[in-house]
Amino acid sequence: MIDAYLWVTGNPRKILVMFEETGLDYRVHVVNIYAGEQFAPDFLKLSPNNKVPVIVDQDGPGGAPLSVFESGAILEYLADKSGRFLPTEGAGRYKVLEWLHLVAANLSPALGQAHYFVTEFPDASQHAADRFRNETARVFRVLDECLADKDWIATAEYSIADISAYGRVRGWKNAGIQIDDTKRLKDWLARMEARPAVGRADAVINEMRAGLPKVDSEETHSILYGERQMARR
Ligand SMILES: N[C@@H](CCC(=O)N[C@@H](CS)C(=O)NCC(=O)O)C(=O)O
Repeated sequence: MIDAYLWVTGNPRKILVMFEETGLDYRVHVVNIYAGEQFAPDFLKLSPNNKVPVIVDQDGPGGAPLSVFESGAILEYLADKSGRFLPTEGAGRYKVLEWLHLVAANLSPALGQAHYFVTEFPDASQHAADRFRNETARVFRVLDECLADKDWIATAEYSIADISAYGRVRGWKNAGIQIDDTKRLKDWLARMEARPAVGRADAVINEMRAGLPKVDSEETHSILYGERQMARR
């Protein structure tokens, strides 16, 4: 059994898609990051960077429990555990890891900052909004280009690079860009959304959302970006 500490946002969604694709046994623990639950001392022991997703595999290597944070590392772990969506050796493995790391190192930070300046705080800085929107659009074009001769991002096969990119690309609207500018990426997104496992992950997220207490948005801003986030722990 794998315990998964998740929330309703893009990075945890990747892990749900992977669970649903592989059929690995998991149970969800909701960590409400809008209410500050990521700062609970027990959670910080698993995730020192106060972020979801995190997993604890009760049957980790050697039969001992293992916790893993960072969505890319979790996807790699689950791929190795299930033997799915990441070649065990050869060139294909490194093609998948290449794109998995590009999502973490380029796409995610640019899209996250674009979301912040374009959607959350549109009056804060036009320069920053333009900078991160343009950078996100640029990385979208890189992804669009890699789909010129195949259906999936890293190789001809569906992989954890696709699952990882999906968690972020689906949030394009909040970054202030147009998916129509990258037609191949738009078609890839439609292929992702048509996968039954992606639909099942969506249903789990909707279930998590239902019945959540409403959290004051100013309090949430402090938790995610302000005093609570920056407090020394
Ligand atoms: N690089 C991390 C990013 C994770 C991340 O940003 N998680 C967000 C939700 S999508 C979070 O937990 N934010 C809470 C906080 O920053 O306090 C990953 O890929 O797992």
